[in-house]
Amino acid sequence: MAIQRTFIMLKPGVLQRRIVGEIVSRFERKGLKIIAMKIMIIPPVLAATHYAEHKGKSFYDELISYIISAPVAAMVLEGEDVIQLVRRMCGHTAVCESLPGTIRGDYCLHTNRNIVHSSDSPESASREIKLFFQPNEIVSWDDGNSAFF
Ligand code: FUP
Repeated sequence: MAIQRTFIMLKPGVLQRRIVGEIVSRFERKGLKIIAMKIMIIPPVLAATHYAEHKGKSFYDELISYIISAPVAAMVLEGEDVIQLVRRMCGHTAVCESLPGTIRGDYCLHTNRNIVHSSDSPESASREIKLFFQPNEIVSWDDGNSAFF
């Protein structure tokens, strides 16, 4: 078990549908710690950098235009093995594979609108956190309650 940090982005549909609280609540109920959070409109250059691995794929242009179309909520969560844990909470990328009980399984119909991004590895988490947050926007805190989750 290792304490990790992961980057989460609630995509534009989450704010449009007024379900930011519902999604964030899932992470909080699990006991994960929010150590950074902000609402932002992603500049096109940042969107392209974030999704660089997908450049040239059939869904790339639509992905970028969606992600910059309206505000997103960006977050950093901290916890034990949080990268894989949050990936499992988010569910499979393809909505037809994402199980009920996962965020994607419960909230989305279309893969290209799959409402949430989370880092898929420690390397991605480190890269993405640096892309979206300045060090002084991350607040490391400890309230002594971790043993209760
Ligand atoms: P994930 O890590 O689960 O977000 O998945 P990917 O990095 O493979 O995909 C990034 C985003 O591209 C997805 F969230 C949605 C979009 N996408 C599509 O629209 N169609 C696809 O077939 C695959 C991904």
